[in-house]
Amino acid sequence: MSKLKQKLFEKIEDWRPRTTKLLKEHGDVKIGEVTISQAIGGMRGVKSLVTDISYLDPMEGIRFRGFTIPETLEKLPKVPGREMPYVEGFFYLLLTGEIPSDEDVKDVAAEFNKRQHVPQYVFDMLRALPRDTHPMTMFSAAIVAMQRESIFVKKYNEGINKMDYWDPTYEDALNLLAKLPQIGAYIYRIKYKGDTVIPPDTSLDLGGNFAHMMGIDKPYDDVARLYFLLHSDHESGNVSAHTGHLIGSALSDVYYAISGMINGLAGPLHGLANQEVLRWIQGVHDQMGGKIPTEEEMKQFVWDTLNSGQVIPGFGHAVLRKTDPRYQAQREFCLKHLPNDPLFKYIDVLYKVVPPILVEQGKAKNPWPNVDAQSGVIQWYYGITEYEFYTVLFGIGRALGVCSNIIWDRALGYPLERPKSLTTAMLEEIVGIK
Ligand code: CMX
Repeated sequence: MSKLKQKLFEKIEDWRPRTTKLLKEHGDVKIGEVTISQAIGGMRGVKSLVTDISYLDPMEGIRFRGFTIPETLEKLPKVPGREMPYVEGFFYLLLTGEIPSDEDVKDVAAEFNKRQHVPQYVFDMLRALPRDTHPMTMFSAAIVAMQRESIFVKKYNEGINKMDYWDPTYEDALNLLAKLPQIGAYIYRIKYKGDTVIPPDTSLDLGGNFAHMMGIDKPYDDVARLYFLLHSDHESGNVSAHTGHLIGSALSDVYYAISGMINGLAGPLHGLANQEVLRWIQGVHDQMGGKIPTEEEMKQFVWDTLNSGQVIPGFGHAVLRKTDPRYQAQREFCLKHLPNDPLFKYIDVLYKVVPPILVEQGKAKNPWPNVDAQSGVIQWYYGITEYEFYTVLFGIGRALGVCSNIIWDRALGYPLERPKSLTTAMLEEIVGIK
């Protein structure tokens, strides 16, 4: 058994009695109530999911296993000579709750390395798709195509004990995670780089190998590490994480669950917002004939978008009530590496202009920028101007968190998710409408 799996096994054994005790002795304790506006309005604030991988405080932002983003970046082992930590070490943290040693990181890196071979039929299938297929569709299709590889399905069909479900789920998760960077880079290269695919270099860490396969020089390896880490998890209620959990709860394997969560991430109100930010800015840019707009001109574009009934992509959030620390982390990277980039300047103008307008409009509960406002700037700067691709990068990162959650869901025996629905007539009856 690998060191990571052994450590996880010990953690699971320790954790199970806590969940069992809560259920058996305190199962009737109420943790919240549901209003009609929550039932109709997308369940905002309804406390009905449990995860220990990350927690999102509306004012503070995300903590991964109790650590803020700056703490996570500071504490995790770094790739020698680079600014950012190993993605492999970060995955160890998500899965076990502990900061890994250098030795632990090496162990996870070796695990990923030995599992990264992508079956040829995945590449053949991607090639058979029309080249103008959206990269997220290609990514989702590639993942679900590999479902035949599922070890969980094999073990389930052999009659594995429920208490052991986490084990083949872990195997599926590692097998899949190890392949995602190569699949992402492959989609990028066949779609946008004249079909010139760059084979993996197994001597590199996950982030370094991804940059290599994308064909982009340093410090893009650090961009990849930072990006995958920042996008990994945002507690359980967001569309992608929740979709992964929901599909997994039916004991569908990790391939089904991650392909499904990618489809949720592909919506413009969720992960696709990173592409939408660039599309919107490009519209502004074209209308301005390439000139950077003044604050006054930018305000007009923002109002025009709002008045035409569209949202300003990259702003607002269902839970956060302040500037997203994931936005801040990327902003700091930009200040250090690309302070004079024209697109960065655009985004900076938006940061000044949009929040007061959203406040004045009086609809959005959170006028501040989210993770997607800043992420395209960095990608664009390093040559990825094909913004349709950005959400694939989000997806590679998000898979780290969703897989960690599904492994723990299985370890703790979380059952099939099945909330109850009511009819409109029932709600009317409850409030006394005849
Ligand atoms: N621009 C314009 N209007 C906005 C807005 C924005 N950026 N953010 C919220 N609003 C509007 C909502 O559309 C809603 O309008 P209606 O009352 O007409 O339906 C109203 O303000 C209230 O919404 P809210 O409670 O503040 O926000 P929600 O929890 O409903 O939605 C989100 C959250 C992210 C979908 C929304 O802020 C939005 O559409 N933002 C733009 C898209 C985006 O950046 N999404 C990425 C989020 C991060 C991620 O998941 O990747």
